[in-house]
Amino acid sequence: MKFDENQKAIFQETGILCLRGLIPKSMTLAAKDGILEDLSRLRLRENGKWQTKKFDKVPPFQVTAKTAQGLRHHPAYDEVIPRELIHALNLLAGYELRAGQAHPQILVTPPQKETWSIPEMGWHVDVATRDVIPGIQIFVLLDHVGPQGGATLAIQGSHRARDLAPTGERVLEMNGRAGDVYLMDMRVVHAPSINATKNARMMLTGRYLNVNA
Ligand SMILES: O=C(O)CCC(=O)C(=O)O
Repeated sequence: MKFDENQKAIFQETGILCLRGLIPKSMTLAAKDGILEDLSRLRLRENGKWQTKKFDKVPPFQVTAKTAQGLRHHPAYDEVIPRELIHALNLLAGYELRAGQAHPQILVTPPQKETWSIPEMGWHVDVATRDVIPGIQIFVLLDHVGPQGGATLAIQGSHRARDLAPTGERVLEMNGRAGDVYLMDMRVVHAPSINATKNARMMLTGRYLNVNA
């Protein structure tokens, strides 16, 4: 897998690159089923209904280790991010990257019946390094995530200037369809968001770190 010049330019300019339909449905479906099975077991979902009250009420809103100590890792999560993509990230970063965690992490936000807005809080970076790309984070949509549907938000260009305000033109919602992928320079300021739709937000993320940073 290779990135063309246009894709490289977008990534350099904005810090984010979207790859539509990269992951086959069979992979996203297996991971989604794993999540639904596990959340049903933990009664975060009962009789097909999301038990929104049992999720965190403040950012990141989602199932965290704290909320659901019993969350199990599902082998299907490891199959979602293709090896070729991880390999290609080295070329995009210009550095050798290594997985920052043993397994990808799931990001789930139930429907919240709240009004959506660009958040004032919750904006952060996961690593402090500024001068070189400290890593690339991959986000995979495991199901359809519509506008205002709880997708991760990212401030385009904030890898170059961290103090950019989260305005409507700069904020990118990582929404789309199952199988869509977003790559994010880990200097980019990002935040969780409210899910104002009726569908749960189900994403999976993996962080690949620059071994030299
Ligand atoms: O989408 C979210 O819930 C936030 C994700 C996030 O901040 C992260 O993965 O570092």
